[in-house]
Amino acid sequence: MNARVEKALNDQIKMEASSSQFYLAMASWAETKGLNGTAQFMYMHSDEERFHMLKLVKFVNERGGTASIPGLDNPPSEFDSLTNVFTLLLEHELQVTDSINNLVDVCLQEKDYTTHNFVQWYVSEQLEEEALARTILDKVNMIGEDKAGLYMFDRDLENSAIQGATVSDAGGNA
Ligand code: OFO
Repeated sequence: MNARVEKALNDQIKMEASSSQFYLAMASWAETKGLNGTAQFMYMHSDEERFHMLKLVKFVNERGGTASIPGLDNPPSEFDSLTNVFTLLLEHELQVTDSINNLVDVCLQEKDYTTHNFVQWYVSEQLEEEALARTILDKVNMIGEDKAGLYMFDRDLENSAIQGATVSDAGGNA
């Protein structure tokens, strides 16, 4: 495997691993605050990021490269508010998008069209993840400090997490 492509893929493995840990920290924080819907949503999101990481690990190894499993810095364990959580989520997803764009660039520069083709799955996944993060942040910003609104928001997230889990259990969601 081309060394630059391998390095960019391994950087992406680290990015996905850090997303998974970051969202796991958010899930755990939300659970301790009684925000069960947010917790479920974040636990599920953390699992998805782990899946994104594993898919890359397997691809690198199957293509003759060596996947590097990263050590990670501790994610934060405290968050100021739901607005803070979802602002950080969107900021993080924007960084992930940059990293995927870099990976696409490297594939094209090195004329590795097979990896480029593989990475397209991540390009469309990122579009969806960014859009979802923006929609949720807009909602949280609109609700502000309104307690009833936050309660409803958390319950809606719980329902969407349950629906997401059902779809994914049925094999309908990567
Ligand atoms: Fe892996 O898509 Fe978010 O980070």
